[in-house]
Amino acid sequence: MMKKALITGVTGQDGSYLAGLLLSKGYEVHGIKRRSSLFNTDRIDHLYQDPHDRNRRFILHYGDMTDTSSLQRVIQDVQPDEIYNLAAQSHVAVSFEEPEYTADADGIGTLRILEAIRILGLAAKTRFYQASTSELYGKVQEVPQSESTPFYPRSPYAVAKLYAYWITVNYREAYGIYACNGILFNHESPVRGETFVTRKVTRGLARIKVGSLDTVFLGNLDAKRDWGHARDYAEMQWLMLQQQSPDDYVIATGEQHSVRDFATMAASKLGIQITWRGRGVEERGYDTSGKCIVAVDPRYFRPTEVDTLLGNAAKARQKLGWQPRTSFEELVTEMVNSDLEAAERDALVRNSGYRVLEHHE
Ligand code: NDP
Ligand code: GDR
Repeated sequence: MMKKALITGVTGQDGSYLAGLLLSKGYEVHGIKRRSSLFNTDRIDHLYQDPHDRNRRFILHYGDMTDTSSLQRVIQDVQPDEIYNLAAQSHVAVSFEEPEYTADADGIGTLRILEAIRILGLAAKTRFYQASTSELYGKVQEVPQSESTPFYPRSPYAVAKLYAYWITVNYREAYGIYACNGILFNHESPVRGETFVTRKVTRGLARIKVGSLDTVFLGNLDAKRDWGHARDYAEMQWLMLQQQSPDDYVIATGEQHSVRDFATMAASKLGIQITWRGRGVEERGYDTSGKCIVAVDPRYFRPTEVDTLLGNAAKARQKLGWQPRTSFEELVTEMVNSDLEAAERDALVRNSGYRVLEHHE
């Protein structure tokens, strides 16, 4: 029998990698997407299958994490063997602007799915993966962070994800649902959302390289993260649901870099050498001609910041046999190359007299 998986957040970065992986493993893959006024399926268009194709294995359903009835309807219709709950308002800075919505979608949304599994009588059948996060560690209590490190969330996003983490553990213990938390450290890719810092840097510097942007404005350059590749992390999400018993796992590379390091490396891949001068809000990055290409703008500072994250994924290595395959340098190179190609394409279009729409953040 072909296994059925349901992915919430299928249109996001991780959803697109996971859907591709599960299709390659022979699953019938169902995804929940929310209605938007513009197309929002760019990241999964390469997986699209004609609805008239009787043998299609990739099927999308409308639904929303804040809408119980749509979630219940889809889960009842699909009767999935596995649910991957990836949908979330996932931007930490935005969660300070929309704290209540973030709590609803990221916290209560997770409860809605677990309740659907329970009341539809699927507790013994449907395995559940929750996209938990290193943001739970927030103000870190221990270095590096493992499954036993205490949580100290530092944003409305992280507090909502803390609820989601514990309700997942609770439904596992209370109702015997095979439910797991993947505590994933930051993971990036060429399809990372444009307003997360890595993509903002690679996209901005690529446009500087082709002459269509002067300066990238960033927030805290001292923040340190453990950055991996989303493709590697999707494989682990699947592995967690294939074990004998459910558990929670940290997924990380064990290597840490600052935002400044990331920008320096990305620039060097474009043949630009950055020299950093000044401190705090005065800090600037200059190219060899003396032009300012990176500047700090306090508008990107957060009311409470997570200064440093570094993961210890020893348990995942031991129990799941998982380890990351992509190095930091390979990750940066792949993102830079992809954004350079897009910047060159846009510059060509613009230089031919067409208008290119610019998006700012
Ligand atoms: P993205 O922001 O790229 O994708 C989020 C997805 O959730 C999108 O498909 C989005 O839809 C969907 N979504 C948002 N709100 C709703 C809603 N109310 N109802 C239905 N769908 C909704 O995130 P990532 O792919 O990077 O991350 C996946 C998950 O993993 C998230 O839960 C995130 O919090 C978590 N996480 C991510 C990490 C990372 O470094 N990437 C690390 C640790 C955890 P749309 O496309 O329409 O916006
Ligand atoms: P993060 O990712 O908050 O770790 O959450 P993000 O890339 O937004 O920020 C990382 C660090 O960089 C600093 N920073 C900036 N961030 C943004 N977005 N824009 C800037 O201009 C900028 N300048 C500096 C931030 O202050 C921060 O310290 C991501 C999300 O994917 C979450 O959903 C996920 O749970 C965590 O990773 C693990």
